[in-house]
Amino acid sequence: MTDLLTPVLTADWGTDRAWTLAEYRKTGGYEALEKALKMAPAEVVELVKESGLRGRGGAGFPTGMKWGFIPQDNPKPKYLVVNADESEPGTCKDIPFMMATPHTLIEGVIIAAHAIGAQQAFIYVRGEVLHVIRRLRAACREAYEAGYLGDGLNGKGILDSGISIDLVIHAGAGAYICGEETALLDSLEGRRGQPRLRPPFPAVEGLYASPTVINNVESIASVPSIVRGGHEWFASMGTEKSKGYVIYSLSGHVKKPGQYEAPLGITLRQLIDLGGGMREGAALKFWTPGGSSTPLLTAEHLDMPLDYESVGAAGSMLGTRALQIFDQTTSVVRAVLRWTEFYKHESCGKCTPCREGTWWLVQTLQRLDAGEGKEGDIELLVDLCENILGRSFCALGDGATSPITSAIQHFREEFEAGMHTPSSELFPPAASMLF
Ligand code: L3W
Ligand code: SF4
Repeated sequence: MTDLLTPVLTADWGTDRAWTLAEYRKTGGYEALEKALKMAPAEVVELVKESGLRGRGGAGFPTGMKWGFIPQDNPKPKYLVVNADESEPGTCKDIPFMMATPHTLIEGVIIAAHAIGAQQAFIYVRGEVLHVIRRLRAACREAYEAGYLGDGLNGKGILDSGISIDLVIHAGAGAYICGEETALLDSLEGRRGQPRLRPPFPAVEGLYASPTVINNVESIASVPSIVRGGHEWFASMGTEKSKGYVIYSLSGHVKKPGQYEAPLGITLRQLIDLGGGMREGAALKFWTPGGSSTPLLTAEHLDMPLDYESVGAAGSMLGTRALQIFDQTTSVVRAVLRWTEFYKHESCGKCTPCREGTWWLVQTLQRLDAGEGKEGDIELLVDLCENILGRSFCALGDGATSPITSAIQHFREEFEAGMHTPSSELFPPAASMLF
């Protein structure tokens, strides 16, 4: 099975002190930057377009196309912002990646900033992960001292290219909503993080009302390997429309949860095998393809390719590839309640359907979890979801409905049981280590 793995971003995770500049240079670190700085910005954009790289933060938007939206005739400064606010339940790839090899991300930042003509870049990191913030800041200092950032070593630009780029590592304050790109921008500007109306998209009017590219950590970190290996190499992995390798976060009732780097298009069955198989006595009941904001799938989808198109055709979303695996001992009602409590807590309160709706969803789910559901509660849940979906200001509201409607679709009988029997009786907590 291990021949399925394509360790690129995770290749040095086992190396001692892989986070230092000295170790990074031993494996060809910053050689891609040297190559990229000799290319015209438009050539770098074209290379990334041809590789087929799609955004790794959840939506899968083509990265090169996004870079190409930056209006180069606009006299305003251009900005590059890396979204390192990883908070989607089940997603655990960017944080270990930044801890293990922060220089890969910094090298990607400099190449991407060169490609879009930005002289200022930011990495917006989730506030709770102080250890990651410290590590990124230490790596950033090393990069400045080595002349990879700022004006270079002798004031002639980075590697004498005449190009200067500054990087700020910015710590958020622990709000899930700040992973939404426009709320992130508000937060970076010093305001309370709440989503902005789009359009205008950030590429046209983003940070300080200037053209801004916002990309996920993994998207930017993939860029040095594309510059080194070429677009054909990258596009030779994956499927026709979902190219390259990705980091899958595998968690739950498997023997070896963790991060697995493999091409897009492998199946959940293959990933579970990579993770040592299901735990003793465990059978797959349901799973999320891309964190809790993506509709649940079941064992019926074990052999579906994990690419944007196939998961979409099955009625879900590949999202962040956060595969949370649940076995037959898990109460779907309790699992969905936990997620909904999270969305209620994290709702920024800007729009009524999400602010009020998530509160009502939690009340109703709590009744069903306690075995005290009322006649019509399932219909009420569906009705609330219908009134949130498509009527919320941002994707948080929509995402909050995904686990509920899909769980009712696949496991309606468990919600019906919630009219008279508590989840804890049907699924005794001791039997399940997760919920
Ligand atoms: C210029 C246009 N730019 C789209 C850009 C847009 C953005 C990107 C994708 O949500 C999903 C969400 C979560 N001109 C453009 C344009 N763009 N049209 O392309 O945009 P969009 O709206 O498709 O998605 P999004 O707002 O970025 C992301 C899902 O991901 N998700 C959440 C993950 C959470 C994390 C985390 O914790 N770090 O990633 C999980 O599945 O539900 O649907 O840049 O500006 N015409
Ligand atoms: Fe805020 Fe929720 Fe509305 Fe998004 S959907 S703007 S998180 S209240």
